[in-house]
Amino acid sequence: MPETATDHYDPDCIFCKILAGEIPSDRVHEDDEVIAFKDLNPKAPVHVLVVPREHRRDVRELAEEPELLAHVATVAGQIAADQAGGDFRLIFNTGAGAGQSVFHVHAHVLAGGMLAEGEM
Ligand code: DGP
Repeated sequence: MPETATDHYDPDCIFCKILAGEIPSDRVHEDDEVIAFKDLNPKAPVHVLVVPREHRRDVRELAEEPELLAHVATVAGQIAADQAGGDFRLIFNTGAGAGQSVFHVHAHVLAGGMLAEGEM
């Protein structure tokens, strides 16, 4: 396990690898609890993923830690304020049937332009 990883590092998880610095990412924020980086396939002018450092599968698990969930929302708001004037959409795809493809919980922050219904 890399020194930079947390106790919850999952070697099969792409976001754990990004967190550990094994895969590069365009980071826009980091603190003790979360990092945020630009989505590889942006669906809006600002499309950032806010990712807790510790591996949690989805927002249902994250909801067991309300302070961390609130921190994710706070960081999302700061990013939208810094990069897009303040308004934003916050999306947690939860489960494969809802489009979740990376099973390390992440919040999509979408801002800087409206999206058509069903586009995300
Ligand atoms: P979801 O479908 O909700 O699980 O979203 C996963 C997002 O992660 C998707 O929009 C693309 C993004 N993504 C996947 N792999 C990488 C990567 O290696 N780097 C970055 N920056 N984003 C990634």
